[in-house]
Amino acid sequence: MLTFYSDEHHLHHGSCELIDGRLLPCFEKPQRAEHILQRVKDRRLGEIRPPQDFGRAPIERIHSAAYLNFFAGAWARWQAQQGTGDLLPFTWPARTLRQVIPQDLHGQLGYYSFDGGAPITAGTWQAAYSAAQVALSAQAEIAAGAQSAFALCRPPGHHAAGELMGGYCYLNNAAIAAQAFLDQGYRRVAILDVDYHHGNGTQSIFYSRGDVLFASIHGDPADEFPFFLGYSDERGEGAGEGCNHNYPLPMGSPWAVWSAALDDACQRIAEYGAEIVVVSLGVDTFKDDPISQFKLDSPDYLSMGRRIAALGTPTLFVMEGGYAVEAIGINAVNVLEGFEAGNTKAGRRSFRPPIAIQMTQVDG
Ligand code: Q9C
Ligand code: ZN
Repeated sequence: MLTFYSDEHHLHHGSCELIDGRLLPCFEKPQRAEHILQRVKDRRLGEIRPPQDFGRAPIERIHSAAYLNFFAGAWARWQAQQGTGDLLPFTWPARTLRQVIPQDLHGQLGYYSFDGGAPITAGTWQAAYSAAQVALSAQAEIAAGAQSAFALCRPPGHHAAGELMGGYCYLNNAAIAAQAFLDQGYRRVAILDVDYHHGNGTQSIFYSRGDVLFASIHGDPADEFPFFLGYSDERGEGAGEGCNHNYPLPMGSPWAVWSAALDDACQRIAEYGAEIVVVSLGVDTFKDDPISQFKLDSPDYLSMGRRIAALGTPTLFVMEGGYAVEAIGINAVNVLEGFEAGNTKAGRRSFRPPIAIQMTQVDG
C-alpha cells in the first residue's frame, strides 16, 4: 500500500491546550506523524510519496471561500496586531447570541470555530493545506485503480465542518477526498470513522446528502467530546435520511463491544452499495491513550483492518487522532497491515471507470 506524506505538517505545532482547568502541552503534536512514518518504513508497508498540489478548488468543495480566506490570513492579521503566542478563540456565538461575522480578528475566530482546541500558529494554514493535498493525492491513487492507499495527514480533519475549526482540526481531509471521488464520477462513497471521538464535522457536511454514507463509532457524546453531536438518533435528513449511522459506546468499551459496532457499520456500508470506503483512521481508541477511554489493544487493530478489507471495496485510509505517541505507529500501521492481509484484490484489474467516463465513451 502506498503512503502519502508531507513534512510540512511540522509547520503546525501549537503550544498548549486547556484540559481540566490546566494549560497542558498540545497532545496533537508533530511527533505523532513522525512515529507513524517511522513504523511505515520499519514494516516496509510500501513506497512513501510526497503529495501533488491540486490547488484550492477541491478544498472549496467542502469549505467556504470565506472560511478559507479567514484561516489563510489569520496569522498575518495577528502579527500586524503584534500578537504573541498562538491564536486561540475565547468566545463563540452560542445560544442567545447572533450569528454575525464581526470585524475583529478574535470575533471572527470565534465565529469560525466551535472550541478552543484548534490553535492557529505561523504555519498552521500551510500544514493543513498540505494535509488536504496528501488526502487528495491518495484519493487520486485509488481513482487510478489502487485498491487502497494511506494518507498520513496531520493535522487531523474530522471535527472540521464547512465553516468551523475545532478539536485539533481545520480542514476536513476525509470529506475533501470523499467529495473528490464524487466529482470524478463515483456515486456512492462511505466514510467509516473509527476515531475515538465522533466525527461531528464530517457528519454535518454530508448530513442531508444521499451520495455519502457516514458511519462513526465513538465515545458516547453524553459523556465525551464533542458532546453536542454523535447520538444514535441522528440518522440523516432529506436525501440523506438513513445515510448517517452513529455508534456511541460507553466509556471503557473493549474490542468485543467495539467490534460488534464495526460489524454493524460494515453491514450498512455493504447494503448501501458503497463504491469507495474512506476510513477516518483515528487510533485514540487505544487502551493507553492519554485523553480517551476505550480499551483496544494493539493486535485489535490488525483485526480492524481485516474486517474493513472483507468489504472488498477500494479503501482510502485518512489519518485522524491518536495521542499515545509511543504506540501510535504500531496501531495505525496494524490497521493497514490487517487490511493487506485480508485483502484478496491486490490490484483492480477490472477497474470500473466512474460514470462520467462511461458516458463519454457511450457518446463517443
Ligand atoms: N479532556 C481528534 O482526535 N479535547 N480530536 C479533549 C480532554 C478535544 C480530539 C479534552 C479532543 C479532540 C482528532
Ligand atoms: Zn479523536
